[in-house]
Amino acid sequence: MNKLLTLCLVHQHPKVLLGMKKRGFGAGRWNGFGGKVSLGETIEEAARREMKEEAGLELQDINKVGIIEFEFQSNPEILEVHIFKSTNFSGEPQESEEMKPQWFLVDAIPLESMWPDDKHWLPLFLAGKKFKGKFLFGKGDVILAMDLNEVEEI
Ligand code: 8OG
Repeated sequence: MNKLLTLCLVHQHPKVLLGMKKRGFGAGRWNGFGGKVSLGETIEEAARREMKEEAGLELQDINKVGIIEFEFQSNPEILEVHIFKSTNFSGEPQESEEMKPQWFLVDAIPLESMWPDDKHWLPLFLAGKKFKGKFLFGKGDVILAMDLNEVEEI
């Protein structure tokens, strides 16, 4: 069974809001905001909840733009990450125990300090496309195989 996770990026062109992950899985990397879907909530509800918990923001709009499955050679569990875009929120980005938020210009996104798959799908995200993909990671989070496609509907 896949493990369901959310990931949400706020895109207010020419800026995107990212957070430095302070602890847990992916710590030390810039990323969007998100986490595990809890029992009894929809995936979108989870995405909204995580954005509130991790950055203090109430999202106005939210749209699913991608689904990516991540597999690690060392682990049979597949992480199914549902990627959302938001363009508007209320509140001010606030640092939480998990994330330190910061705005980045789209041409200065710190890809070298992000998950290695992000450079492949972020251009689609920023161009307003929808996409589905799969990544297989080996030791040291090296991408061993990938498949990424733009889709009409998600
Ligand atoms: O609950 P936790 O903080 O562990 O959730 C992990 C977060 O990291 C969740 O938002 C999904 C996200 N995430 C992965 N893998 C990858 C990845 O390869 N790239 C990006 N950008 N985010 C990822 O779990």
